[in-house]
Amino acid sequence: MKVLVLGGDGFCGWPCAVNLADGGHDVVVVDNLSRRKIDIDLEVESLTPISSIGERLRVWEELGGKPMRFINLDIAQDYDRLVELLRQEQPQAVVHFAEQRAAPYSMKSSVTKRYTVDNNVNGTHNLLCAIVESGLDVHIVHLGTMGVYGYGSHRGATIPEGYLTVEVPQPDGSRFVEKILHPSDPGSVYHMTKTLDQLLFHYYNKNDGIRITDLHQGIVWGTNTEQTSRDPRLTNRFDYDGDYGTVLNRFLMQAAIGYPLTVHGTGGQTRAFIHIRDSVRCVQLALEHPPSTAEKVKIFNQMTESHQVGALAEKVAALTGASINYLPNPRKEAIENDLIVDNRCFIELGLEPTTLDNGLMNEVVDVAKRYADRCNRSRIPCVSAWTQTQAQALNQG
Ligand code: NAD
Ligand code: USQ
Repeated sequence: MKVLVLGGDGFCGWPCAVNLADGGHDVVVVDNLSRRKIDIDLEVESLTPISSIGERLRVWEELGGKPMRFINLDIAQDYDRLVELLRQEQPQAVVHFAEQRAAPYSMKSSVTKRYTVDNNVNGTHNLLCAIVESGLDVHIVHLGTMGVYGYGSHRGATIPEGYLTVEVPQPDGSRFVEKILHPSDPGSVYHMTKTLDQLLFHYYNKNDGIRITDLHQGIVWGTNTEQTSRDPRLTNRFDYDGDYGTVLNRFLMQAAIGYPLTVHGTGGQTRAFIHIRDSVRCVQLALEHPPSTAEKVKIFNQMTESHQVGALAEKVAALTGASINYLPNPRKEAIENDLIVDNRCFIELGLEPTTLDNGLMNEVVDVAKRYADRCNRSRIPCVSAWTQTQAQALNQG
């Protein structure tokens, strides 16, 4: 299958691209390298040294991997080239990772809020519009987030895969039953862009019959996959800083360098998790099981387990002997929440979940220890505050 991987130079996109090439697919990596530029702006680097995209592709080919091409293109700004690319390549599928994905970065300033909305909403809309203009039948597999459902109390209810069955009361007292998109409750400007993506998908699917799979992914942990481990020059990125580092990888790297684990608030927040190897496998499964023509947007919950942040810190501390630091929370989020998630779609397609208990936490600690001298400790604290109230608490803390 010919597949365009938009955002194929990123943390989830790169391992996905090499996995698809390894499976014999014809892969074109499309990326504007904005993530690498943001690292320069933030004066921080991936903990793991990462090669340029040109070097990554050269090494992949040298090692016998199926060649992939790279197109440097901003999907949010360069609409005409995007249409042209679709016409030239005629892909059967597009995997869409190309968004600004960090919640703290999106909340840093009015500049980063506006950039996140412009980049993410425009990029997704341009892709949909370009597919309609090209006249091609292309399956979009989009990386969305579990965060669209919100992290308030779900009162013990299981979060369904995208759609909620509701009963609507009628004036005559009767009720009709309907399946609606699960109500959105974003917790950051970044998460809000993903809820807007959902509406764009709903509309273009209804109006133009675009076939779409939206993957509501949890927090990805781990760093390498079988393919990116084949050579150091294929190594995946490892974000640890206060803006882009995500909680479990941060805890594991903090433990590796002897930095107290940074739990926000009481640690009662519950979140969904998935290992990078399972993330890559899920995208492959989604591509292999596209929706049919006229089928509404397919939504999968791409997660394998849920954990409370405080319990995760305790687990990492028990494994490594690290100490835990309970810090003022820079985010405006519920102190505690429940999270029970239906993830049957991927399990039924054959996903065998990699869990925290599979021993892979040690692998991440080992990677972090190997590159500990590359860590800039001053970039570890999360300093992006959601509101003035949170900023004041951070300053006093
Ligand atoms: P990332 O920042 O590492 O990768 C995104 C890639 O997209 C980068 O290489 C960036 O340069 C590129 N990009 C951004 N805007 C672009 C544009 N306008 N045109 C072309 N390329 C552009 O992020 P990631 O962790 O790989 O996340 C990929 C996707 O998965 C995101 O949409 C994110 O919301 C989603 N996701 C990530 C996680 C996670 O824990 N990392 C969890 C759930 C969902
Ligand atoms: N947290 C800590 N300590 C830290 C970092 C985070 O306690 O050092 C807490 C946060 O306050 C939050 C939780 O851990 O309650 C998760 O934070 P995170 O940064 O790991 O994850 P999040 O901001 O939600 O974003 C990440 C990805 C995003 C993806 C999302 C999936 O960056 O792209 O969409 O995970 S989900 O969380 O399921 O919405």
